[in-house]
This record gives sequence, structure tokens and C-alpha cells, in this order.
Amino acid sequence: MNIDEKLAKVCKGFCIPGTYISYELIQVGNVNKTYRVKVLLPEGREKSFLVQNLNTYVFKHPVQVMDNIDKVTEHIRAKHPNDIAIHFHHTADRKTYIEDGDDFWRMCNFIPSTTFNVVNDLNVVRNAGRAFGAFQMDLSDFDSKLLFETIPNFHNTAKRFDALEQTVNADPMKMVSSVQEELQYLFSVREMACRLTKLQEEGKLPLRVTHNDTKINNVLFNTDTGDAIAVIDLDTVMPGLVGHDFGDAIRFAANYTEEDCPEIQKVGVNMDVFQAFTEGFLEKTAKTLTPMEIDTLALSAFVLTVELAVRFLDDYIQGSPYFKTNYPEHNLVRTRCQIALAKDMEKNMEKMEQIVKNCASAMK
Ligand code: GN1
Ligand code: MG
Repeated sequence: MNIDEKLAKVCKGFCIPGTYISYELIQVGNVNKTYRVKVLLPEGREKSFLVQNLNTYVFKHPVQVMDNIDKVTEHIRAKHPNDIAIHFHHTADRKTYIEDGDDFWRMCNFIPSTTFNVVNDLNVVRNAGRAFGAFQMDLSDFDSKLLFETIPNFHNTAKRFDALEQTVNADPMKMVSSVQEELQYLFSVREMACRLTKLQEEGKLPLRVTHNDTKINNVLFNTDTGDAIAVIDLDTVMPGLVGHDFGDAIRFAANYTEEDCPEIQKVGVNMDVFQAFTEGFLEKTAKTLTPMEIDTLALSAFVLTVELAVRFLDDYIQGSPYFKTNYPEHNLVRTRCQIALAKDMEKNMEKMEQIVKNCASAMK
């Protein structure tokens, strides 16, 4: 079956009235495949939907992913019944997914909006901070025991380092000798990068329900006003630390470049973006966070950047089975970009800490 036939079958399976017309591949996201699908409705109008093929190499239990999303979106919807939100279509037997051979499909409404891979508009950045902060606060009364851990130890930085060590020892593609410099840097910052994991294990940082994949392109913005419309990509909503969301968002949004920029001399933390995101995020969360959570926010940006470098490099050494790549060295380029960013964060750590402190006291 070709992709048009598959997508037409998916539309039918989700009981969409009308006929499938065409699709457009959406080039966002490093694991799942996303299509914007056009359907001709019976009344003659065209309508877009979003169809996704979930990556089951990454998500070993995709039904659990959908179950989590259902519960979380219902919880949020109950608090904001009038907000625009993602909702998934159901099959005739009320499932939010279709399993067809190796394919795992889901389908939701298409929300006209703008997304960003790089942002310079500080208003947009502040709104992204507010959106992720509000998302976490909306889930502060959600019982985390109801959630499956869709990817165990997802942000356990120490385990990510252990995994890299194992891959290096196995060296399945004989690539380790070519990445010595990268390995050397990463292992030199291992202790600092594992501080969040350690504090969590010592019970010094509370577990919350977190998004865990807070790239700014996971926020949909109103094209005219720059206001955030919705937080999307709830595949990894799980118990986690506030710093996982804050840190990953900074890693992505506050970098001058995209996360796979090959020109590493351009990579670095944009402190204005750091400040704007922090203002928005703390506006929503400062009153709830513990002093230790606030004190470790700046560190978390470094931690998440190193963690991603470790994951990209681990995947590269294995021949890139996990992340989607556009060319063979893609994961190496991503690794180098994250390392350059981590180095710049080390240099700016005191400034970042000061900004967090100032914003937190202003918001309390
Ligand atoms: C993956 O698929 P996407 O782009 O939402 C990854 C994140 C990484 C990100 C790096 C489940 O997210 O953890 O931060 O790539 N998601 C998963 O771009 O591994
Ligand atoms: Mg994701």
C-alpha cells in the first residue's frame, strides 16, 4: 500500500466523513512521522486533519502513550473548557489509535497556528514560558500514579551516561575512535550533569507531572498575536522534575541556532531569550516551586543540554536507530551543537542563576 492509500484507510478507520484528498509531510519532530491530511467533506468543504504514525521503536507501548494523553488532556480540558485544544478522533470501537501491521496511527484536529524552531521575538518566548509553566501547574493536582512511564528513565541523566558508556564499550559500528573529543568533554562534565538526578534520588527535588519534551516548537502560537494557543506533543508526559521542562525549553529556545546547526561558532545562549522565558515560566510557577527547585533551574539548562548531547552521541555511535536523521552525520552534528551550547552555558552560569533569582523574587 502506498502512503496515500494508507492515509485514506486511516481516515476511514477514524470515521472521518468525506473523502481523502492529499497529504503534506510536516517536517517537525525527531521521532514520529506527522502528516497534514486534507479531506473533502460531504458538504463540499475541504478540511485538514493531523495524522501521526507513532514511532514504535521509541515508544514500545504506544497504547499506554495514548492512554496517558487521554487522561492528561481531559484533566486540562476540565479546567479550561473553552480553550482550543488537541482532541483525538476515535475508531468505531472507541479507540484513539489504529494498529495496522507495523503502523500505529492516531488522528487529531488540525489547529491553524504558527510554530517556531528559532525565536527572537521576546514576547513569543515569554508566552512560551507561560504556556509550559501553566501546563505544569494545570497538572499539579493530577495523580501521577495514573500515568504509565512511557519511556522509563527518560530524563535520568545518570542512566543516559551509563548507556553511553555501554555503547562506547560495544562500539557496534566501529565509530568510537572518531568521536574521542566529544566523549572526553561529556565525561568531563558527568558529575555536574548528573546533579539533578542525584538530588532527585536524595529526595531533595519533588517529582511533579511534567511534559518532558518542551521544545518551543511544541507550542502552537496565534499567528497574529503571538499568544500561545496550546501545548502539544504529550507523548512523554510523565512524572519528572520541574527542571526537566525548564532546562529542555532553554536548551532549545535560548540557543542562537537550531539544535543541529553545523556552524558551532554561532551556537550559544541568548541571554535575552533566557530571561524572557524565565520570566514567563516563573510567572506561572514561582509561588509553587521549592527554593531548591528554583536554585537548580539554571543548572537544569546545562543538564538537559548535556543529556541531549549524550543521547545524540549514543545514537550516532549505534548507527542512529532512534532519532530521525537527514544525513549520516546528523546526530554527530547535533551532538557538537549541544556541546558548544553546554560550554557557553557553563560560562554564563552565574548570570543565568542571577536572572532566575531576580525573576523568582519579582514573581513571589
Ligand atoms: C525528540 O520527536 P521530538 O522532536 O518531539 C525526543 C526528545 C528530544 C528531541 C530533540 C520521545 O523529540 O526527547 O529532546 O527529539 N523525543 C523522544 O530534538 O525521545
Ligand atoms: Mg516529542
